[in-house]
Amino acid sequence: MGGKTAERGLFELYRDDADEADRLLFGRGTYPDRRGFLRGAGLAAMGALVGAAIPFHRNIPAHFLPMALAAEDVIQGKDGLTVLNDRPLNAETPPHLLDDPITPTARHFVRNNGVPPDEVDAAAWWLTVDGQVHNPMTLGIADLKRRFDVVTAALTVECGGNGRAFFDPPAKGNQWTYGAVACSEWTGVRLADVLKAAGIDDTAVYTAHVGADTHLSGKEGKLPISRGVPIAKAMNARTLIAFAQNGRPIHPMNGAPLRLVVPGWPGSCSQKWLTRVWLRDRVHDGPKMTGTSYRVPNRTVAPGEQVDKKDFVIIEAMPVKSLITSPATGHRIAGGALEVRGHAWAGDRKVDAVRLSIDFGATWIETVLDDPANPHAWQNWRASVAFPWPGYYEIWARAIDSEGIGQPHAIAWNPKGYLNNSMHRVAVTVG
Ligand SMILES: Nc1nc2c(c(=O)[nH]1)N[C@H]1C(S)=C(S)[C@@H](COP(=O)(O)O)O[C@H]1N2
Ligand SMILES: [Mo]
Repeated sequence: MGGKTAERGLFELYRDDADEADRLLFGRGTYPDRRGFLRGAGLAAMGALVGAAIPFHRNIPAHFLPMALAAEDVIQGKDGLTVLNDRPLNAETPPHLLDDPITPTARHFVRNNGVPPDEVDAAAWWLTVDGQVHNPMTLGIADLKRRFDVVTAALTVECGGNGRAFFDPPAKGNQWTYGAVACSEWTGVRLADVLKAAGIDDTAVYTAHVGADTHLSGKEGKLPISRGVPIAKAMNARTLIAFAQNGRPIHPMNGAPLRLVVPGWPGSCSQKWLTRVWLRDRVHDGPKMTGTSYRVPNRTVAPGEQVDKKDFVIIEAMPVKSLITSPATGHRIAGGALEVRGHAWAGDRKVDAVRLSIDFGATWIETVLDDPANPHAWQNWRASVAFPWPGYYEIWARAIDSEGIGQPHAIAWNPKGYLNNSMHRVAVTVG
């Protein structure tokens, strides 16, 4: 999976426009002011990036893609992610690397719509809260910590397009397979507390989120993405303005130094590099709120069906889903039993059961399912599975939520490839 996909982004860039590729990778000009965009860095960081100094760096020819950059681990502080695209940078985590109950920062996926801010200074970061409020405010991170309860919670964030790679006919956009989902521990203040302090006006119905990343076009003032949520979701106790991820400052690609975490809803609601929360008297209409962005048809449609724009509705809570994080597909065992484990989550709901099948859905095996660490955290599950004869098996996982809704066998197709919560299947060979 990994290497190939990683190569595509960078190699495509070089194939299509090598000058532009050099400029993006190294910056304008040549040595000594080559600056990389992947890590927002210069030659020294290029060295860090490939894991060593580059003694013959002066000899790197123009239009030459350093091989190390086409490998998986091109994002500093990330480990084993598969890069899907490099401008904007998008990277997902293979399922077996999501095995931890709480996702380590190094394994948290990256989904960027624009160009992240280059240098961030947490001490000089300002968040403005304005719009339909009685007391507009501008707060630093120290103000947030001083004025409001600081809370920590494990929170599931999944990109609305996770699973898009499996749509047929295909859907345009990042071809996420399984790994645009994570459950890190986030520390911050409740958005609800901050909004209460700002005094929510009766006319407020929706939030609008603004971040400090810039549009790919480079156009001044043009936002790459600005989404929002209804006030009720903004007031949920687990909707956080976070300044720490797994007890440390947030990773630069996950929104440092300040981001929203709106668990259970499409990841796009969780604005990174957060600078402004604006309360609106109507449904927010920022970039990627309108048209067909993060929207699905209001009815079941046939694969490939044309759908009128007016029939699309905004995605709110994400549907029930699960992931098998051990074993990985391709695993071989001599025989006997195998521990199978993973996670399950269900938007704003709880997961009631996770069942496995090794006979293509004829019979199902109950797993041991943990309670979530807190509401909106994914739930860990495990089962010991015995395989009766040698041969090829598929393990299927199916989660069922607290309303009795289970994962489907096949994708409910939609034009933009959102919400693919069909069952995860892992192949193992016995004997
Ligand atoms: N400012 C900003 N916030 C953003 C985005 C972005 O491009 N810019 N991408 C969104 C999307 S689509 C997702 S799925 C999540 C992903 O969060 P992560 O990159 O920390 O995994 O961030 C969201 N917040
Ligand atoms: Mo997303």
